Amino acid sequence: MKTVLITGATGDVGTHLARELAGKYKLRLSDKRPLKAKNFVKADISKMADALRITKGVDAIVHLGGYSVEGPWEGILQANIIGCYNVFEAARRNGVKRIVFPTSNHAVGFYRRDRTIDDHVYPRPDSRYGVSKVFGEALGRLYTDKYGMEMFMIRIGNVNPKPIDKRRLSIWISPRDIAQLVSIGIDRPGIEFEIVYGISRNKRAWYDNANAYRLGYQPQDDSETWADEVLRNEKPGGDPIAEAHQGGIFCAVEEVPNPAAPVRKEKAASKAKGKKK
Ligand code: 15L
Repeated sequence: MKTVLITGATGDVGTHLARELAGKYKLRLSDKRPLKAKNFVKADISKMADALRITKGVDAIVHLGGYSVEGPWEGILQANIIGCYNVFEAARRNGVKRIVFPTSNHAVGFYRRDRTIDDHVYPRPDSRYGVSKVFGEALGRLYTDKYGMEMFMIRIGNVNPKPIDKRRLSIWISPRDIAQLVSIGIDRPGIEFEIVYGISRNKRAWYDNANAYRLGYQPQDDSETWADEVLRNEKPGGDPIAEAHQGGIFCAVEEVPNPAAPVRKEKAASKAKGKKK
């Protein structure tokens, strides 16, 4: 059985994957936030020493760790640029060849909704967060070309048990479908560098996911199952820039709420202190 490291294991996607992939691999879960699990190792990937420690002796890495929405540059720099570099470089030094990197639809979020895009399009990030995902894709390409590492890049849409709004009808992926795609990334022999889209078999997809199908992906779900319910609950109007582009609100705002983000927690703490005075 392969030993697989999942960074960012306490996040939403990490939680789904830890559940779906348990039993298939020997999982090593890691995050800077605590998790009560026997196979958990606490680590801050913005520190190279931690990245070296957690990547030792694994067969593959699913690198989810990092800032997962648009936010202040400092947080994204530490978690997604420095953190990503540390994990890829630590993997190289520890002889781990295979990395599955969940990049994001926000690496290409400024494509308009009337376009269907494939894995060859030029990146069009919709946020600093999206830029950090393009950085991960580029770093992966470098580590394949220069060091022969095997990189499977999944531009994830939105992982959820059900699609939550109209935009997500196009980019939704079910927990079991993302688990299948990640397994292809871990197990499929002969991967050099691939980009696929992390979506289910959605009728309303904005992505041509032929590359994923070529590599054996057979999604089980389609967001259309929930389309009536989702569209009934959709509020009319909305920001016109967000509505025109695939990345939605990421194209129009400077921050997307993320309760787990360290910088926001610090802000909230200092606000609360201020109020007490
Ligand atoms: C992402 O990349 C985020 O990590 C996730 O939290 C969602 O915001 C998702 O994109 C989305 O676009 O729905």
